[in-house]
Amino acid sequence: MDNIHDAHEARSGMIAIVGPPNAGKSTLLNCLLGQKISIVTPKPQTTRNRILGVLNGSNYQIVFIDTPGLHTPDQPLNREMVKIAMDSFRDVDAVLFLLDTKKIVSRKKAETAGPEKYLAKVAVPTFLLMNKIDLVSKEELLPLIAEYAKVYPFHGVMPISAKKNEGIDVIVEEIVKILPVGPKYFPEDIPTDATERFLVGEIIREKVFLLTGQEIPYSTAVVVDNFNELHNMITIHASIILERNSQKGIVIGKGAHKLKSIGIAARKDIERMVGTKVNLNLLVKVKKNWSQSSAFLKELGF
Ligand SMILES: Nc1nc2c(ncn2[C@@H]2O[C@H](COP(=O)(O)OP(=O)(O)O)[C@@H](O)[C@H]2O)c(=O)[nH]1
Ligand SMILES: [Mg+2]
Repeated sequence: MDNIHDAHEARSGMIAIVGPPNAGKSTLLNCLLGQKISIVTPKPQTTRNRILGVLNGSNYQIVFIDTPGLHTPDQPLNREMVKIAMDSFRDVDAVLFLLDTKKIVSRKKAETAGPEKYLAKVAVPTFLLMNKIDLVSKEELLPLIAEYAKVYPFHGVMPISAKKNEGIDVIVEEIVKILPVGPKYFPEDIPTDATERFLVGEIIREKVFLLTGQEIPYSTAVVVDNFNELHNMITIHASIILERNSQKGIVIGKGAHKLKSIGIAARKDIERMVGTKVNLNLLVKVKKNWSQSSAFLKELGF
């Protein structure tokens, strides 16, 4: 009997979600899983680590890997981020390469130098996902699909909207078709391998991204110093780490207003995630030029 074509055989595999910054990779991961695992902001370079999300079907398990955006890095932190993204091409069963279709259309000409540059050494099936189709017309979309199909032998090209949940079922169907036969490696009730502590840090970082401007988001790291559960209440102490003294005032704000808003928004999301009341204590600290320090990047887990 040919196992590959036995519909009842359990299948499992790892799928990398890659693409330029801001293409919607983290939005797609959350959409595929039906819950928020990876933080999303309108700013590029939000995702700094490899984020894993597990999707279970009756006879399959897909492990998605969300990655930092592929770009030309100019800083130590960004180099680490791009390395994480490039490493994700290894040991996966397929790659989803995401593009921001709206951005390409606005540039008027298809910038095809992109996927093929990064995919040169990829040996597994790769799907091109033209994301954000809610923002473009069919007339704009169709020629682009034809153009990209010419530059790289994609296994398939799919127009989707991660934000509007359009075209997502088809992605899962197509992936299941090419998944190797294999067991479910992860427990079915745990959607990610990230610790609650890590996710708490990410939620706080997302709120800093959303509520501050200019260089602040890129100068921010979050360290969860303490995470304690007692009588249905979780008490968390976390530090927002900045690069310069001058940034402290911006994040704290007049009458500590900004820091309060960050704290309230983060606490609400954390409570939703853990399902209990949360007491969140935020401190703002300065660690001069931390993003240039390989020792501190190591401490952060890079
Ligand atoms: N209109 C629209 N916006 C999207 C879509 N997918 C993602 N976005 C937005 O694009 C921005 C970047 O998304 P994010 O998931 O953080 O991108 P990443 O850097 O590739 O992980 C956010 O503001 C998202 O809300 C989509 O399908 N349509
Ligand atoms: Mg992201």
